[in-house]
Amino acid sequence: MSDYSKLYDAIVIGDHRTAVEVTKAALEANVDPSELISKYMIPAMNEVGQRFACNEYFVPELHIAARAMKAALELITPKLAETGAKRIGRVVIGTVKGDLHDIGKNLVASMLEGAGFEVVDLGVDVPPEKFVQAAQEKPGTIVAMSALLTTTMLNMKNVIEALQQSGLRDKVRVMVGGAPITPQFAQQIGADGYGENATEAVDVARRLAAELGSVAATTS
Ligand code: B1M
Repeated sequence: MSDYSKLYDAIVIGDHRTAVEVTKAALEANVDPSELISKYMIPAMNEVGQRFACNEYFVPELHIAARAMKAALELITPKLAETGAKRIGRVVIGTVKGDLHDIGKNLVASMLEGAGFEVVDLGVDVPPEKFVQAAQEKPGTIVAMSALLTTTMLNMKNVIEALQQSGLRDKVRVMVGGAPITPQFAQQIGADGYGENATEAVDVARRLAAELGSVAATTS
C-alpha cells in the first residue's frame, strides 16, 4: 500500500478537507478500507487522545479531529457494510448513557452490517430502557454496548440489570467494547462477550448469534 500518512496528519490536525481528499484517492486506488482505518485513522485518533491527555490539545481540538475522522469514515463505512453477506442475526447497538463517543461504535456497526447482521443503531447516550425496548422487539437479539469513559462504562451493568428485570436476559446475548473495557470487566458485569476492536466484535457477534440460534432451537 502507498503511503497515506497524509490521512494520519489530516486527522491529527483536524483538516477534514484533506482527510476526505486523501481517503477518496485511496479508495479510487482500491486500497483496502480496513487498512486505512487500522494503519492511519485509529493511530491518528490515539495521537489526538495523547495530546489531550498531556494538555497539548483541549476539547475543541478533539471535536475537529473527530469531524475529520468522521468525514473520512463516511466514505469508507458504506464499503464495509456492503458485502452482500447473508443475514445472520440482529444486533442492537449503542453508546451507553452519559457517553457521546460514537466513532468506534459506528465502525463496529458498519463491520457488523458488512458481516450480515441486521443492525439497529440507537446512537449515543442511550439509557438502559432504550436498549431493553429495542431488544424486546425481536427475540434472539444481540445487545451491543460501547463506552469510552471510565465513568460511563459502569452504565453497561445497569443495562444488563434492566434486561434481567424485564425477563429478557436469557433470550438475548450481551457484548461490550470500547477503549476502557477489558475482558475481566466484561466478565464481572455478566456480559457474554467482549471485542477489543471492530474485527473482534464481528467474531464475537458471530459466536453469540450461533448460541442464540441454539437457544431458539432448544426453546421452540
Ligand atoms: Co473524548 N475522551 N471526551 N471526546 N476522546 C477519550 C475517550 C479520552 C481517553 C481522551 C484522553 O484523555 N486521552 C478521555 C477518557 C478518559 C477516561 O475516561 N479514562 C476522554 C474524555 C475525558 C472526554 C471528555 C470528558 C472531555 C471533556 O469534556 N473534558 C468528553 C466526554 C463527553 C461525553 O462523552 N460525555 C469527551 C468528548 C469527546 C468528543 C465529543 C470531543 C470526541 C468524540 C466525538 C465522537 O465520537 N463523535 C472525543 C474524542 C474524539 C476522544 C478520543 C481522542 C478519540 C476517540 C475515538 O474516536 N477513537 C479519545 C482518546 C482515545 O480513544 N485514544 C477520547 C477512535 C475509535 C475508532 O476508537 O472509540 O476506541 P474507539 O473504538 C474502537 C475500540 O474501542 C472498539 O472498536 C473500535 C474500533 O477499533 N470498540 C468496540 C468500541 N466500541 C466497541 C463495542 C464493541 C466492541 C468493540 O462491542 C459492542
